[in-house]
Amino acid sequence: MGPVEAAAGGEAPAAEAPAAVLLDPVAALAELAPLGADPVRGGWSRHLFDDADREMRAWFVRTARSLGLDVEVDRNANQWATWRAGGAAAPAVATGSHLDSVPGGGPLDGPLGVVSGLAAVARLQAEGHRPDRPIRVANFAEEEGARFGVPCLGSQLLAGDLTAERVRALTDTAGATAADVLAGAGIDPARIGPDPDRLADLALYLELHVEQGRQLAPLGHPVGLATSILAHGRWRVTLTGRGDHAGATELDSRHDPMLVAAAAIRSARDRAVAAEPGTRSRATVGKLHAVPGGSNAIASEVTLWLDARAEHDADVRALVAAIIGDVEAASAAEGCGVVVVEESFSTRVEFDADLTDRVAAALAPRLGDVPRIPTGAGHDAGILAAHLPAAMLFVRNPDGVSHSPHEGASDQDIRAGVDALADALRALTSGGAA
Ligand code: HGY
Ligand code: MN
Ligand code: MN
Repeated sequence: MGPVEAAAGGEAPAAEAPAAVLLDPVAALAELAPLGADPVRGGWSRHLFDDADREMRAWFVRTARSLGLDVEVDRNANQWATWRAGGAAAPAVATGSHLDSVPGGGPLDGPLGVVSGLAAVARLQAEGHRPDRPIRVANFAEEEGARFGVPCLGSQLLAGDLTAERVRALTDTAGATAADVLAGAGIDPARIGPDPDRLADLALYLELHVEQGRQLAPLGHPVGLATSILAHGRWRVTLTGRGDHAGATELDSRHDPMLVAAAAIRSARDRAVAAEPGTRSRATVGKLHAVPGGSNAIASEVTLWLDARAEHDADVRALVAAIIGDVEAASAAEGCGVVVVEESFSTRVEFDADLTDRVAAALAPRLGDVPRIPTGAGHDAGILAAHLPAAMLFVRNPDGVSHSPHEGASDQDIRAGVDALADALRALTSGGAA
């Protein structure tokens, strides 16, 4: 039997009562595991509307409907599952996360929040909770930005933080435009963009996510609350030189963009290390593409992507300026060209203190005083935090590793996360609290 089973231990409930089903998060994650498993990179690769993402979305619809939820896709390709339970038509309490991944990512980054949201709703239904407002579980589109390069695409469009024109023109590595990919999935590209009515219909957003980094394990807590997200952005750096023969070209006549790329990668680390410790600066080049890419040819062009993060926006700007300065100097010395394009920038996020306190109070009877920790990872909750009260729950990640097949959480902690989310959603939908 799959993860959705009758509350009373598996046998079918009495015919006259609607089946109250429980959703076991561990079994649900096991059911998702084959979808998008990446045999080349390891881990999982699930990108906006590729086959794996479509299968994940189909799972979301199937599972949400099995819980009696109303399922819809909004104009920006975000999926929503709503439990009304006869409550007032007041703005909803929302939870959820994303089902897309980075290339070769882990099994929990995103899916844990969506699965836990559905499992928490199933739990509340089974206990007979009557929410005083709708509860909504979201699957936000293209949170990782792995297909079109811009993170939190669905939530940023919803919130009006990205222009529809820009998004329609985004292209993936095969040259397909976002407009074409969305149209191919039944989303009208002419309608993407701000959705103020839907945003106004959300009272708050509480996202559960696997911890990324290792803060909870030393504290001995299975669940934590988020305080803030580092400011962060992505820059595409295109270096141009002169393609030539690796053997026949004398060293003093080369214009090798790969050499400039090496300087960029070195500078990213060196400049982050040299930054003021309080800025918590970090910079990474994780993706690089060389043209023509022959092992016996000097590249004519190299494109690399710089990911830079720090405590505050100004710290990120200073870090990136220093790195780009180094790149420009290296490029001039090698007789190459440099073009830098800012692909995305997410300002520092402080989560809603009042909502976080209310969630902490709801968790206290079961978990005591839950730790509050900052994160260096971006989330849809970080986008929505500028538009409505938002908070995050983290589930302990023993090794802290993420964006890697080695990301993980124990079954016990996964279930503790659902307990905590159910406690929070119950409190937030009881007696007009939200
Ligand atoms: O990159 C991030 O921080 C997030 O995983 N999208
Ligand atoms: Mn991620
Ligand atoms: Mn994530």
